[in-house]
Amino acid sequence: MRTNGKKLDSILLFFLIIIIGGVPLGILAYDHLLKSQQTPPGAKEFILTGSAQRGWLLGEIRAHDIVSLGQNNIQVEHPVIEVSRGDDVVLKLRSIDVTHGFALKAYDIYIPEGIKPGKTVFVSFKADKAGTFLFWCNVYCGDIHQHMKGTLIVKD
Ligand SMILES: [Cu+2]
Repeated sequence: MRTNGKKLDSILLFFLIIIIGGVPLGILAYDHLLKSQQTPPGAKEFILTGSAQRGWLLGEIRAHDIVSLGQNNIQVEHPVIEVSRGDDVVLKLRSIDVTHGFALKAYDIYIPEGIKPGKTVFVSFKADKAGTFLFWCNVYCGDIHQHMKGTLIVKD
């Protein structure tokens, strides 16, 4: 009886180790799968976070970061993204407040469904046209909407 109990214990332990070890491995594998679907290897990746107070912000910005900047000196940002001709470009579009839109007309990119807070919209394209191009928000989002613009520079 005693040996049977020990056997059962080691079987349980065995499965416990598989479960404990397997879950993080599974998450890592899934993460990797998602990443490989979204960002081709060697692609230039940029995060653009939309804010109804500050416009497009480069990088992953949280609502908290905006508030702490103070209300008196609100400045609309105009980020510049620079890539080389032929680069694969991935844009991760996010919002910290209201639904924003995105348009990069030069590359025929429009996000008609909008960028909702808490969601990330992936845009990928090949920068095959050199030049300086504007991108902007195409979903009305408040007072600064018309100024919510940024620049994409594709160097030849
Ligand atoms: Cu907007």
